[in-house]
This record gives sequence, C-alpha cells and structure tokens, in this order.
Amino acid sequence: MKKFNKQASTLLLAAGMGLAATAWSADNLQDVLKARGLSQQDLLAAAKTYVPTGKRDEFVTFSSGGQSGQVIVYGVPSMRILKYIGVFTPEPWQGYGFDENSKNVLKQGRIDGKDITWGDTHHPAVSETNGEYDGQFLFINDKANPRLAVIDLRDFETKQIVVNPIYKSEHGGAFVTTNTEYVIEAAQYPAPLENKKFFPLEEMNEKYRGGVTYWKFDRKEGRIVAKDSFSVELPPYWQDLSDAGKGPSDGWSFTNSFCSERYVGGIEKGRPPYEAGCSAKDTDYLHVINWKKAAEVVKAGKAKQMNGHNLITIETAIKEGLLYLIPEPKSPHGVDVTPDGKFIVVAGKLDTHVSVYSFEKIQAAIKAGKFESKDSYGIPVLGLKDALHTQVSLGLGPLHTQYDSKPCVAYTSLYVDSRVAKWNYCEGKVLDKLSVHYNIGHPMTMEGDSTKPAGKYLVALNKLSIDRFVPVGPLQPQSHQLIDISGDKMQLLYDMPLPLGEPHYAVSIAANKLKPAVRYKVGTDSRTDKPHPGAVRAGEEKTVKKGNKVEVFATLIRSHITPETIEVDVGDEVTIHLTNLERAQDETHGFTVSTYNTHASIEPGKTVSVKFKADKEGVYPYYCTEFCSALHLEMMGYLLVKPKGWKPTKTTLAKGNYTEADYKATVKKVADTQAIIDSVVAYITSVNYKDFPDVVAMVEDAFDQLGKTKGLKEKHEGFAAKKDWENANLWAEQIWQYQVKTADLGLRAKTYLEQNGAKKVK
Ligand code: CUK
Ligand code: CUA
Repeated sequence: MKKFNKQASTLLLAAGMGLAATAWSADNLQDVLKARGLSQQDLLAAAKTYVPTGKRDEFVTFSSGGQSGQVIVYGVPSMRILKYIGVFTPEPWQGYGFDENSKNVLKQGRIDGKDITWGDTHHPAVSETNGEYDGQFLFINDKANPRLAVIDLRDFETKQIVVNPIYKSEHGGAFVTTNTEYVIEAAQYPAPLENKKFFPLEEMNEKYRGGVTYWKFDRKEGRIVAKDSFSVELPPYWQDLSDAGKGPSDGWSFTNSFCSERYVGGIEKGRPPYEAGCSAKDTDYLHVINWKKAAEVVKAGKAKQMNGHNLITIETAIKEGLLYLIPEPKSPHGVDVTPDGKFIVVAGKLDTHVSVYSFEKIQAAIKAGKFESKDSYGIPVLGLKDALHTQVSLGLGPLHTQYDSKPCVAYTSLYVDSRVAKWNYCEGKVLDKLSVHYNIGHPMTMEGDSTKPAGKYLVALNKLSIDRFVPVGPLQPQSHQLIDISGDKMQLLYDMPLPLGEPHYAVSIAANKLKPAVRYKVGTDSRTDKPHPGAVRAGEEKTVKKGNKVEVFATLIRSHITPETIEVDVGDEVTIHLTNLERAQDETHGFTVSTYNTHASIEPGKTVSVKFKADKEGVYPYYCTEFCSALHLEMMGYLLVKPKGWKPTKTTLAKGNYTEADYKATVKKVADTQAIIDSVVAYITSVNYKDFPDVVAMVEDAFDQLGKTKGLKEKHEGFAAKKDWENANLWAEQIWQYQVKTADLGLRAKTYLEQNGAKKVK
C-alpha cells in the first residue's frame, strides 16, 4: 500500500510539475503521454481509476444485466468485471441450468408450468441492517415475467426465484425495507389479478388492477417466505418504481406511477397511441403506503386470498387508513427516499422539475384528515402543496436520484439532456451539471440508497454508447461511466463498455463488507445450503444400478475423477453425483459428458448432480472442464453406453511395454523431485510464512497432496519385487503426480513470500 501511494504521488507530481525531472520515470511518462496522445487531465483520471496489479477495488458493484437475466459484478474504481451471476437465465460456466441442483432453482421460476429461460432484470438491492448495506444478500427483479430472485453473497449464487402470483409484469422491485423485513415489488402494466382470466380492454377501469407486493424475507434461512408475503391492491395506474422509508419514514413505502389516465391505446384502430394517451394529464399519483400497518392487517386475517396469496383490497386499504395518493408531475419515473428518511424525491420525465416531498408534511396532512379529493376508487388524495417541501428545475427528462455522503447533496439523471445534475435537496438549488454519453437512465453512487452513502464515485448507467467505443455492429455495447464526485465539480473518469444487456440499476457496496466463502463444507448442495444426499468421501465412490436407473457417486480431486469408467446400458437414466474433495482455494473442477448437454462447476467442497438419459449407444468421454492442474487434460473418463444384450469378447486391456529401466528412471525422477520439494520447504520454513494466511493455506494444501503418496512406495516396490514393471512403474509415476502438485503449490507459496516481503526467522 505504501509503495502504491508513493508511486501514485510520484506520477501525479510529475504530471503537475509539467514533468520536471524526477528520478525514475519522468522521461518515460512524457514519452507515453506523447505517444498515446494523452493530456494531463487523462493522466489524472487514469491515476484515479487505476488499480495496480495485485491490488483490489474499494467498492463492488452489482449491476442488473438487463435482458441477459443476470447480474454483473464489477469493481470500482477500476471498473474491472469480476463475475456474471446466473439468475433468471442459464449460465454455462457456473453450470447454472445445466446441473440438477441449479435447474431446481430455475424451475421455481416456471410460470403456468412452463420454463422461462430469460429475464429482464432491472433493480438489484443489497440486504440492509438499520438502513445500511450489510452485504449478506442481493435481490433482483424480472420485469418481463414478474419474478424476484434471492442471491446469497456468501457464494454469489442464486438460491431462490419467486413468481409474483398476481401480476403479469412488474417494475418496482427489488427494494428492501430498513432491516430487510420485506422486499418490495410493484406491478407495471395493469392486468386482471386473477390468473388466466380474460377481460376486454374496455373493462380496464373495473377489472384491471395494479399493486405493490411485500415479500417477507427470512434472513436466517436466506429465503423469501411466500405464505407470509402480501400485496396491496392498487388501481390500474401503471405503478413504476418504489422505495422504502427509512429513519422517520421507516414502516412506509412509496411507489410512483404513470398513465393514471388509464388510457387504452389501439393505434391499429385509429386511436392515438399509448404514448400520447398515457401522458396527457399534468399529474400522476405517488402511492404512499403504511406497510407496517398492512402487515398487521394481514395478520388480523383481513386479507383476501387471490391465487393463494394475501391481498389487501383497495377497499380494505382505505378503511384501514394505510393507502394515500399524492399528485406528482408529469409521467414520473423514479422515487428515491433521502438517506435521512425525511424526504421523497420524484422526477417527472416530461417535466424539468424534481419534486421533493416532505414526510413530515405528508404525516401532518394525513393526521389532520386534510385531503384534496378522492380518486375514482375512493383513495384519499393529499394536496400537492400540502406535501411538497420544494421543487427544483434541473433540466430535461429527470429520472432517478442518488445521494452523496455530504448532507443534502443529490444526483439526478437527466435522460433527454444526457447529463447528471448535482443539487441540494434541502435548499432546492442546482450545484453542478456534467455531460454523459448518452441518455443516462439511473445514476448510482457508492452505497447511494442506504442511510449512509459513501460518496466518492458515481456511475452513470447510460442507454446509448453511440460513438464511444470501437464499433462492433449495429448492436452497440452498453456504457457505464465512472465519475469522481469527491470535489465540488464532477469529473468524468472512465468509460466502461458492458456487453451483456441493458444496465437499469446497480448498487455498490464497500468491498470490505463482503465476506464470501472460499470453500463449502464437503458435500454441500450450494443451491439449498444443505448436505447433498449424493455426496461421498474419498474411497466411497460407487456406481449403483437399479432397473434402468444408474446412480454414480463420484469424486474429483487433482487430477482424477473417480470412477474413471461408467458403464450403462442404452436407455438407462444416468445420474452422476460429483463431489469436489479439494480444500484448496480456487481449485474448481468442471464436469461434462460428451454430447449429453450437461455441465457442472464444482467448487471446493461442493456436491452437484448431473442427469441425462443415455439414449444412444456409444463411447462418450467425460472430463474436467477447468484447467485445474498440470495433469488437467488427463482428468477424464469414459461413459460406455452398451447396446442391448452386449457381451464382452475381449477381457484384458492392452499393456504398455515397461521395463525395469523405465521403472528405475521413474524412481529417480521421484527422488529428484523430492529434493526440489525439500529445498522449497526449507525456504518457506526459514521465513515467517505463518504471518501470511494465504501461504499457510497453500502449505497445508501442498502437504495434503504429498500425504496422498502414503502407501504408494510400498505398492510400487511390491510390484517391482514381482517384476511386474508396468504396475511398479505406474504406481511410482503416481507418486510423481502428487509431487508435481505439491511442488506447484510450494513454488507458488515461495513466489508469494518473496514478492510480499517475507522475513527470515532465524
Ligand atoms: S428503470 Cu431502466 S432507466 Cu427499470 Cu429503474 Cu429507469
Ligand atoms: Cu479438474 Cu481440470
């Protein structure tokens, strides 16, 4: 770290002083600037985003993967992509949707008995404790097929998908309440709530509805509990974004809407289109809901059952005093509660203003029973003036707002202007504007929708990248732009192309809040977090055949899969349970069987099953798909699918022509390698390696590998005594294989120690 700061400051010093002579690199730096046509400003931006090799980012961002149905994970400020998490869509690298255990997760997302293998992810949310990101869980919604997913940040895997039982589309999810009691999901396009029920569009007002769903989250289980969840029925206004109250407004939630005109288009019938009819009025409605009260109403048995789900009708919501409306200008998009929970910011995409509502004023009006009117469904409507704190004109097409660590400072995206506006919501004044490229949707600051935003950076999630990147065909990459917000003026630092679906929203969390595991307890089904019934330990591997069902209990460890032959009869249903016995960090094995469309990623300790019908006879290699070790390519086996009634005619395998000389050569190789291992061990133990946890783990793993040679010496010597040179040679060779892995780890540990300043202990 010290070194980094020194280098960075030297770099900046060089730039700032017009590249005056500094000892180490002034000329080089100048040469680079010149050769690459860079300005000082570029250099400054680079220094602010550059994360040197071996160093890590300060923040981790979870971005919606849009139409990819996934979540994209990247670091800030480097903008280096770290992972794609398969959520609503199969993701082959992680075996997601290709092994049985993850298929079970995707199956939860079936609708009306049908697989839906894509999703339109919009809004990720990190779980919160007291309104601060706690880094335990991530939630994300699917707008197209109304679903919500739960991702556990201990392993960054999708654990659960729930289907909204009453909507046909949704948008205002996922947003969590202050202690993640509920995950909020609001509808988008109104439709009949009852499943598979047809009503003509002429009955929009009577039969179509919207709503807001509150999914109950059980933090201990890490799962949503459908039976304890509920929805509040809403008029067929098009509900949009939501946010949960915090601090003084905790217990309440806010959902904006548009098309409160309840317009029905029909361009093909000569009617003006939706875009005209849905934005005709000057105001729409902000829905204000007391969810704590709603939860009590459900508990008291006052909810109706709709498709097996708790639904508080509009009528009940009015009677119980838990639902209010406030006018909001005009076709709003986005509602964002301030970190202190005192204000609610709504931007009208066809208005230049953002409206800042005061929670205190809203409560006072409700208490005083001061309503301006009722809507056509009888819901009390508060007067805009009675709820408003201030309105600020920011520019064209304001959408979403995020917050700074500095009090009262907010950032709002201006879609039409292609700018970010920095403004003060307490005093209602504009502070700065910055152009982005182009047509920004959400802005996102570090921990920017928690009660304690971290400031520092803002990412502009832009809809168009147009001319920013090397062209790659008509479908252009998406564009995330990193902006420094630490000073008074915003500074654009970096453009990141993102080639995987439109980014709607993202959340960033301090990296040190994430505590992901490096391995599973051996035999864990990572999708249920429970012991996998197919797990076995080393030496217990077996193949069991019952009728036409074959079950294989297999293990993987560098560099072999046990068993190495699986024999089945054509037509058998084959299930292979795979347990990764590794304890070493990052020693993942993959698994596939040729042409049976199956794949698994088996991280250390994980057990996963693949299943297929062996419906064609033949010979099908299976192998490890991760280059896990020097002998990775040998980590394979054969699936033999035998024809009906097949009988062997040849019963011995071909032999190698090994001689005594081969055997002696192998024994010598083993001795030489041992000498190398001994010298590495001597080095490692001569320094303070125990002060380096990563090295301690590597050393443990190395000795673990070496330990597997136990008994093999006696074995090869026994065969040598019987002059069986093939077996003698091959078992000696197997010792060498373990030695190679040991040496590999040892050398990695040695390099690490040398590069990280290990000190001699004696
Ligand atoms: S939405 Cu896409 S830019 Cu779904 Cu939050 Cu506004
Ligand atoms: Cu295991 Cu390659």
